Amino acid sequence: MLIAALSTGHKVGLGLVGLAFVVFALISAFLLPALRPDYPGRRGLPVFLTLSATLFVGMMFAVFFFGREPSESHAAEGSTAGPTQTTTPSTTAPSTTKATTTAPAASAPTTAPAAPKSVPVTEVEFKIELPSTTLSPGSYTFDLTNKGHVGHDLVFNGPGVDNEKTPVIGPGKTAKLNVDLKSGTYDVYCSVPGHKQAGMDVEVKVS
Ligand SMILES: [Cu+2]
Repeated sequence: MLIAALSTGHKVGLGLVGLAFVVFALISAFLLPALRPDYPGRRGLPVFLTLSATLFVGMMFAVFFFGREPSESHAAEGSTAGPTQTTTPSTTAPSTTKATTTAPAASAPTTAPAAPKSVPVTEVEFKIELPSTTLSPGSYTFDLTNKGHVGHDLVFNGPGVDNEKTPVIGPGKTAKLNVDLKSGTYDVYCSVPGHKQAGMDVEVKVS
């Protein structure tokens, strides 16, 4: 509210000074020579120059104090300060278009966190079977099926994955394990005591 009132006051103040400047210019250019052919004359010249200087300085002060909003000020001015003020609106215009164009660009990268790839894993005594032991980096869901006769689980250890595991599942049961794989080597094994040493141990290479 206060800022709006102030800025309106600035517009009015600048407009009034500008108007006085224009009126003075018009009077001195057309009216006075018409009334007095020898205008400004010997005595009139100092007065005219003083008035001109005063109005010019006043105009400069007005532009300085009131012209905080450049887009408003150059419309109210006379001829002198025009060229310096017209540069400011042209610089504010591109900045606003820049702001509008960055908004859609910022929202674009939020698309598509890729769905995890599904990889079937079967476990028996005492093996872990994967379709492939080399994978590309990304999110994976390992679908574990226990096709053995005792309980097993599935454990991942490697870059960014610290001991992620399924519960121990009984014969014929299934479980899922979600992991984000980065480039590197992962140790994949069954943590039921003795099973890793018995052969349920696989190296998965991600690159
Ligand atoms: Cu096991």
